[in-house]
Amino acid sequence: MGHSGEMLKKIFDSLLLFGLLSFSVYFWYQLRYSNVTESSWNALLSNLYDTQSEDGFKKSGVYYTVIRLESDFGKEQITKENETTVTKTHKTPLVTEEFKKCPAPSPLLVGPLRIEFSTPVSLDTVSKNNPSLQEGGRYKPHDCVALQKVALIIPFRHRDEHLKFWLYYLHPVLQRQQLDYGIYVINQDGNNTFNRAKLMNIGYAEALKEYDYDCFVFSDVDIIPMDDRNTYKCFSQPRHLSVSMDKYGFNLPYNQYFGGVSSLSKEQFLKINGFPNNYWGWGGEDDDIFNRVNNRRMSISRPDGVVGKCRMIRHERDKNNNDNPQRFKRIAHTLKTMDTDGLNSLEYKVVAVEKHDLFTKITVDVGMPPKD
Ligand SMILES: [Mn+2]
Repeated sequence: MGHSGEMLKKIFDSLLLFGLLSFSVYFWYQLRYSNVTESSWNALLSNLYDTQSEDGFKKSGVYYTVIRLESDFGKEQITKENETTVTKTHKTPLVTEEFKKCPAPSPLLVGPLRIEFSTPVSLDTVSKNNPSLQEGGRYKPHDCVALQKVALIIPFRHRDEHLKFWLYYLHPVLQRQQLDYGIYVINQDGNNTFNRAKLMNIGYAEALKEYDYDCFVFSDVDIIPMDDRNTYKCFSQPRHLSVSMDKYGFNLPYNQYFGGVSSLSKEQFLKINGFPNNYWGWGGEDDDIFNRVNNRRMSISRPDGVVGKCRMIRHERDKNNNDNPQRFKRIAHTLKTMDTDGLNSLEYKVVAVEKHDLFTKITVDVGMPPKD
């Protein structure tokens, strides 16, 4: 049976060889077949996309383009996916930050400021220094939502030189304080006796006609803060801001002093029926306001003596702003008068509203002191 065994092995070997050979032939044919397919695909593409030209470079160009398009599409998807990921981890927080409240205290504050009045400034310079302002001296931070909407009210008459310094120094400070703010210069028309507190009431009323302010800072035109950490905003209690004036040796002239610069929220202002309208001439109205705050069981909030430092521009007493001789008598009766004299009895006429780059100027007729 050895012979038949050897025969079988030979047959088996030849079968194996044949199998391998036919597999190789098949494999080679497959390779060739696929090459044919590729070139006919090429030809088809060139017909579809490049019918005008038959030159090989363009053909391969078309082919390349298609491949690139495909890979670009892939890339686009990848990029899009990456962008989505990027949006999730980076862009989305930025977008929400635009609607996020500004941090308190503002990270832009620098602290003590150099304030001097020896070189006059021009409104043009101030405009150039503050390109982000909107008409009427309005501003709001663009990368966060301001914590407060603040109307700055300046009682005014014939103090253009002081106003320039005020705008020059205050606009950059208020922007660094990241406030949503507007400047209202309330100009008393004519030459009758000056009425500071009534002008401030008018400022409150007129500013609210323009915008939904929630805080009111009342500032004399000649007082400049020496530290931007003295934020011109409102606090849980009415705020006295000009607590450490050079004029008073960087001290309070007396403990109850509420003059110069102060801030009241809309709520606090309404609680005291605004300011008195019947203080004509210099003095007393700030003490009446202090009494109103006190009578409504609110206290005065103040910055410390370092942050609260400020300078007053030296000047002569204005014409038609003589000492008010009635002031001592009036201050003694605030509790009796404050409910009937104030915001609820305010009468005036608007003479003109001017929208300047750096401020809104509202000229008003406040009337005359009653003759008694
Ligand atoms: Mn003054």
